[in-house]
Amino acid sequence: MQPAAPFDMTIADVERDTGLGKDTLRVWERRYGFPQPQRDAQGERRYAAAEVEKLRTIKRLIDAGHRPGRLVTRTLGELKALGDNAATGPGEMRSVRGDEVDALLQLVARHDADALRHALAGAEARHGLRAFVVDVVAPLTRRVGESWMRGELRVFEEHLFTEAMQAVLHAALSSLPPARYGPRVLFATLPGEPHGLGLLMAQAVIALEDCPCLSLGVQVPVADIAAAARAWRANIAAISATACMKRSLLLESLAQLRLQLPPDCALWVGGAAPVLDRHSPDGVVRVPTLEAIDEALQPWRCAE
Ligand code: B12
Repeated sequence: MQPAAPFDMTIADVERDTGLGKDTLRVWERRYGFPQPQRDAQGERRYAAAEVEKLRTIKRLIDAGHRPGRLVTRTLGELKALGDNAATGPGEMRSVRGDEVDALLQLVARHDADALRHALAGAEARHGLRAFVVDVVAPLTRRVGESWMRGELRVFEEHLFTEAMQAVLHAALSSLPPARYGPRVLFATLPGEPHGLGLLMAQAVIALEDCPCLSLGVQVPVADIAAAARAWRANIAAISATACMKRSLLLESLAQLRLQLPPDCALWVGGAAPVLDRHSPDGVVRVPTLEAIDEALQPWRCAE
């Protein structure tokens, strides 16, 4: 492939490539002196490939919660270091099945959807559903997020990963025998939370505890979750919320949901949303991890 010419991208190309709007690009140019496009013969802006790479990195960091004003003036190296630090956390710990997770991540990066689905289904069959979810799916999902953050995976690869994972988890869930004895658990994410894998992982772990499960999927209005809980006689409404969800919206929606759910229906919330570790809204049970599910189910076991 020929190296890109120094200033060959139009503002429309940059908008498409980075996801940053044309107005934002013009405002940053005025306000921060970056980017600094040249003008072509018609006076239109032309951007250099290196600038576009920096813009792409900035967009990823903004999406992950950083403020633009603090990013635009940094060098590309500093921005990448920031991305690496943000991606470092519990997710960086090697999982017990680290090599297997590495190999699966490679398949995502190669966008080999068939091989990925096949390998995931094989891992589920080998380890059993619970160990597959806790030791493979959860760490792999974190690694996918970290790789996206570092710019090693693109958004379409995240979609491809999600589709393959959902197909395998749905197949595994539908092959479980009907549950009978545990509490009835209703699953959903709130409006503003498009991420659904946490919900599916929690459903798999809870279904294995012999709990009848009903999932409404992602971005379900509070009134609909409450109506379903009443109609289906749910004992627990289980909500998943990632770090992506706006803090105020999450707290407000949880408070609303608590008010609208029948009083004897417990409200659980899981997922990495950091606000949940600081605030515990009244009447909401924080179930922070998949491993914490067992303990959270204890009150129902004692009641049996
Ligand atoms: C797949 C994915 C996507 C897919 C989602 C597709 C889908 N249908 O689900 C797509 C591509 C659409 C997407 C989009 C975006 N995403 Co995204 N995504 C992910 C990824 C890789 C997995 C998401 C997920 O389902 N997580 C949920 C679970 C798996 O994680 P968890 O919250 O840590 O929960 C754990 C436990 O708490 C427990 N749990 C979870 N829920 C529940 C519920 C109950 C009841 C219980 C008991 C337990 C439990 O299980 C999990 C396993 O350990 C994450 C990486 C990550 N670490 O999560 C990023 C991630 C969530 N995305 C992120 C971002 C920034 C985005 C985008 C804004 C940008 C982008 N990537 O394009 C958009 C947002 C779109 C929008 N409209 O708002 C960031 C959020 C960071 C932040 N601070 O805001 C993350 C963390 C990636 C990263 N490292 O930066 N994303």
